Amino acid sequence: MWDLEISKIIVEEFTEKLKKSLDVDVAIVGGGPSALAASYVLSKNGFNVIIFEEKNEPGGGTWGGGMLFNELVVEEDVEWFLEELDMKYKKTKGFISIDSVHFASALLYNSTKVGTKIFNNVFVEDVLMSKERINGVVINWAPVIKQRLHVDPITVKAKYVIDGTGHPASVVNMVIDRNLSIDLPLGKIREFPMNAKEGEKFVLENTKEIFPGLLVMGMAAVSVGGGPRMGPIFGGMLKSGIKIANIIIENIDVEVKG
Ligand code: 48F
Repeated sequence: MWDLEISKIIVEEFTEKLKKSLDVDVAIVGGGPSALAASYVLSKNGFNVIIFEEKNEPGGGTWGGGMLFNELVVEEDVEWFLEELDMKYKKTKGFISIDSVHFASALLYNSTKVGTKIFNNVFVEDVLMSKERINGVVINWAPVIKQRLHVDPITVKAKYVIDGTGHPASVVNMVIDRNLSIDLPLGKIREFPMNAKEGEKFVLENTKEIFPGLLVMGMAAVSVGGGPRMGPIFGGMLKSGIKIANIIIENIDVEVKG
């Protein structure tokens, strides 16, 4: 009977995928543009990478462009990355303009094509920790959280966890709530008003490991560092994701060599 076979395939394949994702190299929280860029670079370099996204549609703030005008802007120095992902774009007035739906789709397609597993509708509600190091995340179905159902979560082990949750920097907040010391330059998580040029620099400078095993990128790095937001310019998000991927690649090399 077709219907039964279809259901069996879905359940078996999903279970297999989830089982392989319970012990990974890198767990990324949030499926925005920085996460998709980071996961693309890491997966392409042979890392086992998963993304947990609480919404049904991963892509974060990319889809709507600026004020629902579904175009977004990046700087010319990320053209090589757009080319690598085979994106269509237009150079104009010293910038690059891209259809935001195309941008989101290309990131999602390329990241998953090189092996990243994206679990949508999954909310990261806590971190796993031992010996003063973050070693993974605690997950639950997002609808369970939204409906406030009394259902316990499960745990995923990861060598590195990246906070890619955007403005709220949710993972860093969870760690702070646990009274673990994190170096916040302003003493609290805080963003400043829009300043695209400064913000684009700031996001890169603040993309880093901020607690053993926990790294921040994208707008989460801006919130944690206390910098200006930058709206619908997305070059910094791509560069931040690529930078964090390279930090992890270099760290793992050091560990292997050492
Ligand atoms: O905000 P978001 O797109 O992250 P980003 O990569 O990019 C920021 C830009 O979109 C834009 C900008 C560009 O200049 O300013 O804002 O920093 O995506 C973050 C994703 O994380 C998800 C959330 O639904 C969103 O899709 N998210 C947040 N908290 C959790 C989460 C959580 N606890 N568990 C799972 N997903």
